[in-house]
Amino acid sequence: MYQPRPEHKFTFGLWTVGNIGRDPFGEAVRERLEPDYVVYRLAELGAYGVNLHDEDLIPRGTPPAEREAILRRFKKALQDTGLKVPMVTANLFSDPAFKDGALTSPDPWVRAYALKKSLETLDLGAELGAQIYVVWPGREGAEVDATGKAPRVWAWFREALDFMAEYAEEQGYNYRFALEPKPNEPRGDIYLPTVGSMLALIGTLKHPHRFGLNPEFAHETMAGLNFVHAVAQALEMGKLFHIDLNDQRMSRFDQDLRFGSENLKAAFFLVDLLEASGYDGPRHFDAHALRTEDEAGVWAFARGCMRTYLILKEKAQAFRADPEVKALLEAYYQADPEPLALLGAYSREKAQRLKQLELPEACRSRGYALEQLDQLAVEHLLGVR
Ligand code: GCO
Ligand code: MN
Ligand code: MN
Ligand code: MN
Repeated sequence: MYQPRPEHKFTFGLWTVGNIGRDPFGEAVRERLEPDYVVYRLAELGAYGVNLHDEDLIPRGTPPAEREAILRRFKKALQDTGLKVPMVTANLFSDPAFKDGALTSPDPWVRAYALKKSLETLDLGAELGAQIYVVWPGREGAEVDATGKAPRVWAWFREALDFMAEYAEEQGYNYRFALEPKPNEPRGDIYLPTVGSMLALIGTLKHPHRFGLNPEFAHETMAGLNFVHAVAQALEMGKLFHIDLNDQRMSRFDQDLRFGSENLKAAFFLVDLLEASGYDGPRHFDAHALRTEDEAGVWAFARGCMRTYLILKEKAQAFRADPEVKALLEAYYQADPEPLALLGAYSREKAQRLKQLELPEACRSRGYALEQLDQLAVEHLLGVR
């Protein structure tokens, strides 16, 4: 039961299970795991794929011969296991050069270098078969507004994204670009803090159809927003290209907790939404084991993410199939043809009839039965129905 299999499309980043537990106050607590070793272990656990930053696989400054050896070993592991690399992304945050931004650094040398690194990562991903390219503008932010940078960064960021898309097109790569918002950390404030701000930016790009979202549970939660609603909006706009699943307590540092470990109810409704939506992309866990853990804890963490997802999927299906839930929902969505005929596309005639409309008094006194409905969800989650 709840055994993950490749068709569930669960993926992990090399940087997630490979997280060595450093934090701003403490040193590493675990050894680095070799990328090919991670591939074999994830395959054993039933994952579909592994994602990476350029530097997770090939550390900065690796000499060419060594680079080839790393790639050979990694590709062999992929071939042996059938694991895929659905997504790649450039690390535009670790290098000290990026301390005041990468694609939006005030220094054009740094902007050019960040773009070069992005193009090389597009090449690397294409070599590994990736079709999703994530852009996480983690350093594209500020602590100081005296620079007057805030009005300028949009043009720089937009130009860089347009450049990447046109490069990919010209190379014949088949990428979809997934933009990942986050409100803060590592910068005091990141310029593209929410799903809404990313969606708005996409409409201003030269090739908007190439761009969508990579929303992360923890990031909207850090901002105090409702992740389920954010994902629903991205889905409705056809812009859910990838998703970062994890967990987080509000108003805290970026915790990247095991999926479902904190906001179980939100995780339940998220799985409910995703599974009903027809989204068929990777279910990527961008999370890591607690700093208290050794390697055994890392694999327990990875198993836990996938197992919780599968349990919630079953619970969500049972909830939707529950006759009491169905009856409540039928009453909830009123389908009276009279008002429905007044809604939808504008017409002069409808507008005239709307002005005659008298709201039935029952609309003011009606109850929506949400206490019953929500309690049913809770009881499904608690396993008593
Ligand atoms: C974070 C982010 C990152 C990005 C990843 C992709 O924890 O703030 O989620 O993990 O997803 O670096 O670039
Ligand atoms: Mn995160
Ligand atoms: Mn993420
Ligand atoms: Mn992360």
